[in-house]
This record gives sequence, C-alpha cells and structure tokens, in this order.
Amino acid sequence: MNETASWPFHKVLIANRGEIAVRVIQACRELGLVTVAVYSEADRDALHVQLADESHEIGPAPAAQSYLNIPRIIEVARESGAGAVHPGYGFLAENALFARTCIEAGLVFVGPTPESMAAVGGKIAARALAERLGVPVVPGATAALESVEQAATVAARVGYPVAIKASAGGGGRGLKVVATPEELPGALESARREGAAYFADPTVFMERYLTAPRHIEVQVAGDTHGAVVAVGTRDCSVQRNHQKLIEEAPAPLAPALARRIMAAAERLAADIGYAGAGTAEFLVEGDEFFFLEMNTRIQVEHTVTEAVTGLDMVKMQLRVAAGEPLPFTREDCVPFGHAIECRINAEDPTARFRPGPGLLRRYRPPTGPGVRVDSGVYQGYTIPSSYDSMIAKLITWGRDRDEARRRMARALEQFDIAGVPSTVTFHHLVMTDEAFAAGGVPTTYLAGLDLSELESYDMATDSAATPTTPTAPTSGETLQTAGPGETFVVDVNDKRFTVRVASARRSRRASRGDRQDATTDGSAPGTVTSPMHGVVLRVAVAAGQEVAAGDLLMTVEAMKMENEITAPRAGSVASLDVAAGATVDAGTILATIG
Ligand code: MV4
Repeated sequence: MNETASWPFHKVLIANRGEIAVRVIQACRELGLVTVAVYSEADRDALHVQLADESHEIGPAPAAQSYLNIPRIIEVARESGAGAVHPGYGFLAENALFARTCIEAGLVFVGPTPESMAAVGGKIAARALAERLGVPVVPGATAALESVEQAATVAARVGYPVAIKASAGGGGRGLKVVATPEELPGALESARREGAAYFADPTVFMERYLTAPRHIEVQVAGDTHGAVVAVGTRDCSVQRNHQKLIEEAPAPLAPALARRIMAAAERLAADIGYAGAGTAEFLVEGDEFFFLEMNTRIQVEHTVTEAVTGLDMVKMQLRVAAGEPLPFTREDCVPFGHAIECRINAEDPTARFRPGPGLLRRYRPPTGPGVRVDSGVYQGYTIPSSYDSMIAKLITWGRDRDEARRRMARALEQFDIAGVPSTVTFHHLVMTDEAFAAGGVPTTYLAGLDLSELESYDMATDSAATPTTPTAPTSGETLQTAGPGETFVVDVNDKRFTVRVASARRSRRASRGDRQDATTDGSAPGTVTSPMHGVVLRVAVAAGQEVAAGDLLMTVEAMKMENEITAPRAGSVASLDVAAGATVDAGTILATIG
C-alpha cells in the first residue's frame, strides 16, 4: 500500500513534452501514480511518449494546436480517466484560465489556485503587492503610464536610464531601456506596441534601469493548509537574450542578504496563499535587492535547488495538489554543498546561438559522482524544429562551488553529442573562465565574454584528460539541418518565434543587448542588409546624412519584436533602399553607407 492510496487522484495527465514531461513521469512512478502523456504529431517518437503508461496524440506540431489546445487536453484527461493535470513549465503552466478549466472539469490542477496566479500575473499588480508588504521594488511607478508627460515626470524623479516594461510582459519581451529623455516617446510607443502584440495588453510601467544587476530568485513552496517555506536561492545571472544558460544554488550571496531575500519571498507567497512550487525573482545590486516578478510554475532550474536540499520539488507539487501537508519544513531547507546547471541546447554558440535541431547521431551523457542529467532525448532521436532546442540539463553537485564547477567542466568534457550543434563547448568555456570561477557575475557577464575562441575550442586542455575520450561535435561531424532561407520555430522563455536562417555565413560577433547588428554583405562593405524577414517600421536617417558606426538607421519589425538596424561603420548614407512599410527579407539591401 503506497502513500497515494487515499489520494483524490491516481492517474496524472502531463500537459507538456520534453525533459519536464519525463521528470514528472519519474516523480509519478515513484509515488505509484499512473501517467498519461499527450503529444503532437511532431512528437510521436519523443521519450515522454514512450515512458508514460499511456500516450495520446493531441494535434499538429504547432503548439497552438496541440500543447496549448485546452479543449483537446481536457478531453484526453476525461477519456483516460486522469484525476489530475500537471502542466510542467511553459505552454499552459501559468495560464489561470487553463487551471480554472481543469478544476471545472473535476480535475486537480497541479499548481497554485487560479486566484494566486492572477494575483501576481500582472507585473504592476505584483509590484503593488510587494510595496504593500514592504518588499523593496526598483524605484519607479506602480501604475500604468498614460502619457509621455507622465512618463517623463517619473523618469526625471527616478533618474535615467529607465526601463519601460509591459505589465503583462515576461522573459524580456516588451522591455525597453531608455537612456535619455529624447528616446522616451519612441520607447514608450514601442513597448506599448510589443505589449499589445505579444500579450494583448498595451499596459506599461516604469522602473529605473539597473545597469549591471544580478538575477537572483527564490524557490518557494506552500500547501493548502497555510504553510509556506522559502526553499532556497538560485543565481540565474548567466543569460543570453533573457534565456538562462547557467543556474546555480545556493546563490553566492552574503548570508544576511540571502536571508532577507528569502524572507521577502516567503512573505509574498504567504500573502497570496500560495500552494505548490513557485519562484520569486529579484534583482540584486551590492547589498540591495528588488522584487521583479513571481513565477507560478515549476521552473527549469528547480533541479539545482533539489541537488542542494535533497528534496523533490515535483513530488512536493503532487503531494500538495493531493491536499497533503508540505513534506518538509524550513529546517529541511538548509543547503548542503553547491549545484550548477548547464542548459545544453542544440544551438551553435559560434553563430549567435543559432538553433540547429535535427538527428542526434550520437548521444552519450556524462556519468559519475555528483552528476545528474535531465533530458527528453536519446541517441537516434530527431530533435524537432517545432519547439525549444534543449538537448539536456546537466547538473553537477559539489561539496563547495569550486567542486561543482570543476565537476561540471569534467562532465562537459565527457558529454558526447554528434549530429547537431551544441552549447557544450560554450558551457565549458564559462566553467573555466576566471570571472565565473570567482562567482557572483552580473547579467552583463555574457555579453562581455569573448566567444571567438570557440571556433577552434579544445576542452581537453588538461593533459590528464584521456586523449581517446570523445569530445563535443567538431565542425566536420556537425550535421547542419537548417540552411539559408529555411525557417523553423523556436521557444524562448515560453514564447514561440519563427526564425529564418538569413545566410550560411553570418557575422559571428555577438550583438550587444537587443540591438540587432545589420549584416553587411561581404562583397560590398557598407551595404546594410536586413538580418531577418520583417517590415520596416521607421527609417531614422535620410539619404546623404552622415552617420557614426552604431547609429540607428531604421527599425525592422519581425515576429512582433522591434529590431534596431544600426550603421556598421561611419560614413554617409549613400543610398536608402527601403521606406517605412516595406516588407523585407533576410538579405534585402536596406541602405548603403558610403
Ligand atoms: C530589469 C533589469 C534592470 N533594471 N529591470 C526583465 C525581464 C526579467 N526576467 C529580467 N529583467 C530585467 N529587468 C530593471 N528595472 C534587468 C533585467 C534583466 C536583464 C536585462 C537585460 C539583459 C539581461 C537581463 C537578465 C536578467 C535581468
């Protein structure tokens, strides 16, 4: 007789795919719960489909027709006799309507109540909650910006640079940094448009923009009996375009500061009656911290918290959803040692992390003490182009941070991936980088890192390494599946984008911030071409005008994001080849700098 015999559900539908679906299946099995997988047409060969007790196809590859198809998922839950639904992360995980629909269909939603979700779903509301509880927020305005004049008044009060953020935003979408009053009207309009396009909500607000903060978050857990515990801190400062690449626990912070941040997270969660797993995000500068937002889901990086606490966050979610008390107390949450996670993606770190899904010709993950690999792939599997390009999460644990870091470098050396590009070499470079080794790097760290040596990177710098150990894919082995002109869909922070490969040889310089460098045609220096298919929104220069390198030439909208096209060098605008409103392709000549 297992502990779940008396639970209100015995069968769990997992409304997700990939490694998190596998992770939930594993937790269910350990609890003696029966699992139901759902999958799209693109996921017929996926690992989660093979590991679940039963699996049901729910629709075509596009997530809108499968993993986001609420009526179809509810239908499968009913047909299979599932009593609960676990949403994983991304897709429907933070959709209060989905949670409510599950509950109304008589299904237990494995997550917080729709009311808890709604209380922190909007950033302005979350900021207001923090202020009411005395949790610090970045100086700004906890109200929607209604006019340029009002925005200018707030900006003058808090000081430039400021950030204009979409209230419904997330993952950096709808975030505009404004350095001077002159840029304010344009940025306000642009943030509004992005908010409307992405989240169907043009509401924006303002904060002072912190230029080199650290991104710290707190894992929280609560139950339906009123218990709330801050489980631990994580540092997620190593990001690229708001995509986390490395996370660690506990965050390298002075103990007193860590305690203050944990207490703040606990207060926020307790106030909204939080049940299940959640994360409070903060920015940290010096010994100051500021609440950003609350995520009401299990996160990708929950693994590092598990590694240092020995707790199982997914089993906790299931227990709490069944009405059980939180299976641990604050005293159980004292971290032991240190853990680091690398998100190993099928992306080419020498080509601006261009995704390269496709056939995994070889896949042999590392093993050994202190190594955990969470993954939804296997050798011979084809990573579909319809979703994110994650291959695996590699997590190492050590008695201290340095042991975890060195162990990670060792595990990366042992990770044998061929057929698709991977970030293994990139991750190795970071693990052996002096600044990362010292700990506590800010969010600006990655943009300043020189990745040029990745072109011919050798992980076996240690002479003790076995020379026959297979290493990361060399360019000869790499099977590029996406060529020029091909399009594919990627998921970045739960949002879908269609990406078009502009040309086979792209600039290998990483762009700074969200400024999109125009590609220059190799045969004609000064020719500015569009890096992507899109529509010219505004042209900022006139023919004949003198420009400096980096000056804004025009804005191209692609996938509802505004991309600034800047001058590749100083000179005069010799030709202006497009006007506002023009549809351009990747490679279309936009202007010439003479
Ligand atoms: C900020 C910030 C600095 N100042 N807000 C926005 C999305 C969220 N997940 C993180 N965000 C940030 N908000 C203020 N007032 C810095 C970030 C930020 C960030 C910004 C640019 C590039 C990378 C970043 C990584 C983490 C956080």
